[in-house]
Amino acid sequence: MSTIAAAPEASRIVRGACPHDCPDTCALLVTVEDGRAVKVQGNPEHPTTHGALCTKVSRYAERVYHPERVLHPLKRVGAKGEGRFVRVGWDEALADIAARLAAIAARDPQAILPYSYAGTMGFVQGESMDRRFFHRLGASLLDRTICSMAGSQALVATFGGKLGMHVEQFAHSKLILIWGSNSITSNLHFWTFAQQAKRNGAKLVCIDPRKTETADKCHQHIALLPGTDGALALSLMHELIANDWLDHDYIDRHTEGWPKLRERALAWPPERAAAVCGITPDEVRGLARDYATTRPAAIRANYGLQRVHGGGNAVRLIAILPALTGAWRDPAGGFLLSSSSWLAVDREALQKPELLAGRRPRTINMVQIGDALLAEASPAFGPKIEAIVVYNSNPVAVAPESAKVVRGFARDDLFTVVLEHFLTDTADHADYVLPATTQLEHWDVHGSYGHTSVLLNEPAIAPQGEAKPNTQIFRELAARMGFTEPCFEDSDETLARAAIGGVVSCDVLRERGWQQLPLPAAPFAQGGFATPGGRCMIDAPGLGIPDFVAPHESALSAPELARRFPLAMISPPPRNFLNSTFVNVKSLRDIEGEPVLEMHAADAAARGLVDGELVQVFNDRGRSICRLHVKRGRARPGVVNGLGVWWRKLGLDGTNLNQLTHQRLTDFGGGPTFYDCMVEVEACA
Ligand SMILES: Nc1nc2c(c(=O)[nH]1)N[C@H]1C(S)=C(S)[C@@H](COP(=O)(O)OP(=O)(O)OC[C@H]3O[C@@H](n4cnc5c(=O)[nH]c(N)nc54)[C@H](O)[C@@H]3O)O[C@H]1N2
Ligand SMILES: Nc1nc2c(c(=O)[nH]1)N[C@H]1C(S)=C(S)[C@@H](COP(=O)(O)OP(=O)(O)OC[C@H]3O[C@@H](n4cnc5c(=O)[nH]c(N)nc54)[C@H](O)[C@@H]3O)O[C@H]1N2
Ligand SMILES: [Mo]
Repeated sequence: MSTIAAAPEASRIVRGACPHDCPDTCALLVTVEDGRAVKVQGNPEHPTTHGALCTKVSRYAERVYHPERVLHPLKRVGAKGEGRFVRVGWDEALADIAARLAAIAARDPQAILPYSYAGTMGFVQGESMDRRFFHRLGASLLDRTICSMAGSQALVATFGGKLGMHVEQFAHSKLILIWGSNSITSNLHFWTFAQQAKRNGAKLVCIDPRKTETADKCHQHIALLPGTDGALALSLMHELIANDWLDHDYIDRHTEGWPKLRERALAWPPERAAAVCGITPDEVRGLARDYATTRPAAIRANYGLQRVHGGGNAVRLIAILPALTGAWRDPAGGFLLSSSSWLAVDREALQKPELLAGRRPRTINMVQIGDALLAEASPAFGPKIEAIVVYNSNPVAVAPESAKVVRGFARDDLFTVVLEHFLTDTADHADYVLPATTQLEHWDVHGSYGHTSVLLNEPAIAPQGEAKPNTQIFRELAARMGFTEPCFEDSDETLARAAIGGVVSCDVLRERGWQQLPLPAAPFAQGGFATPGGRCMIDAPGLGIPDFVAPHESALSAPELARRFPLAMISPPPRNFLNSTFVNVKSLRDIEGEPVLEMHAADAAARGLVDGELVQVFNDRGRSICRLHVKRGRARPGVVNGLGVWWRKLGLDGTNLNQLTHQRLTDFGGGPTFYDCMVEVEACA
């Protein structure tokens, strides 16, 4: 490979995988010189990475060698949240943690809660030894809902799994609806294929409340109100029926339940949807015509559209569309939200739920961690949470209704352990911070939710300081707790093989770094959905026929609230952060500048606000300060866009926009509703 040949003699190239929670899961080539990672690049041979990385991950080494990395175990000396610690040895830290957890477990292990999400998406460092440890302990279970659960369950109900088009096929589509996704920010390697399609004459339509950088580059932008996508989808169906643009043969053979949904859709003429969505009836009609009369027609949705009350129903309604027009018949037609179920991961082998040994601990929804940490013992809730072990997540910054989350983590009677790379807002509240390795320092294997290959990550450099992989930390804790089952001695390589060894050869992965899954080009051209009967389930067991579900908070559904807080706020990702990760990398933070709130010129004028001033965003739950952006023209009337999940301590006033979001859940799946939030904005005093 040319990259290897061109490298200087003393250097070597190590194959890796990007660990971040992003659909692209890029194949990495890490250049190591004298034991130091000097360059992180995309692997040109991997078909979706094609040698290119996003700005953030091309600067991954800056994060690994960051002067503020946590390199030794730390013990708290200040008050919770203050972030004052002293260095301690691993022995002291692990012995004390094991003793504290054992004492709580002796009363009731359910008083202990693990809290983790997708800081790394790796199967090994993300969901293996940790799960075994907490299963053996009998700790409370965590429902890991904070990102995608409504949409995921919608896909499972409709297709039988998180399945969809191959991302490469979008290059050949003639119409692409980019629905609830800012691809240039959060799915860059899909965008390459969309651009190819555009060069070949495809029309690109962006359906998003915000005029994103992706919307700028599409032919059309439909700026609907947040949480109204289900109404738009129903009205598209209305038009498909009214104009007889349906593929009756496909519907008859490969779907279940259309007659009932057909009746419901007939109640959604474009005028009705337009009023709900805040768009024009002609936008609805035009979109329906384009979708029905262009082939191949593809939809790229992302999780942005399901962070609202009706998110699950909206994803179901959109996912049904390609079955109604028969778009699935073309390899470049259909729908993609997630492709992760194409890889059959053996999670039982990885996580060993049998270690629960018949116990059935309660489950805590991670979205509601604020309420959970503040709850007293009760018959309904169970025991009060006495200990929390956080890894691969930064809940104090990312979970909704921060005031409660912060109060919960500030409890003096809560024992908190955080495995981290940095002193995040969450780590500042820990009794112990344990230094974890980064992706350049440990083994892992990865699937992807945006493409269909499997990747291996080999360690490129030695662990920095005294950092250890998550797996090793849980192995050592297990030993200190006296867990003698042999599965606690499994190596990371054994764990990797347990996860995916049944599907791909780990030896092939070691040679090339990645492997494509063998899949048909047009997965559902002849039906063959992964549901029990092989059909696309319009009438899904347990869920019935999908419908429009209004937001928790909107002028339509909560008029009284909307009088006091008339602006809908969304808080989607900015380009140079990945959730709260990278906010502390200065070169990236410098690009993003400050916490930004985008507002339409008419809304700003009505409040006497001007571009560039500092404003307070507020509602009954809290306040946060942002820099107002009006001139970029990215906000539609009635909606404000706050960009990103800033570290609270790096924001303008020690908060971020989750100070305003609430803990109410999606229609099903128990997901968060971050983009279903009414606010008001005023000048800073
Ligand atoms: N650079 C970067 N990349 C990321 C992330 C990041 O933080 N930064 N986050 C990663 C994560 S965790 C995930 S889950 C994935 C997917 O992450 P998502 O958060 O789904 O990201 P986007 O695809 O950008 O989708 C958000 C888009 O949906 C729009 N939106 C908000 N509400 C609605 C609505 O009600 N309807 C519609 N139609 N659109 C709406 C927003 O304006 C935004 O443009 O991306 C990942 N990639
Ligand atoms: N307002 C608002 N809030 C949101 C969102 C939004 O769009 N708006 N997006 C939501 C979404 S989609 C998601 S997915 C969640 C994400 O929430 P989180 O999963 O908490 O994601 P991050 O904020 O990236 O935090 C991940 C942390 O894991 C750490 N980490 C990374 N790798 C490792 C490792 O190998 N070991 C250990 N021990 N730690 C590691 C990182 O240093 C980082 O601090 O946030 C949600 N919150
Ligand atoms: Mo996410």
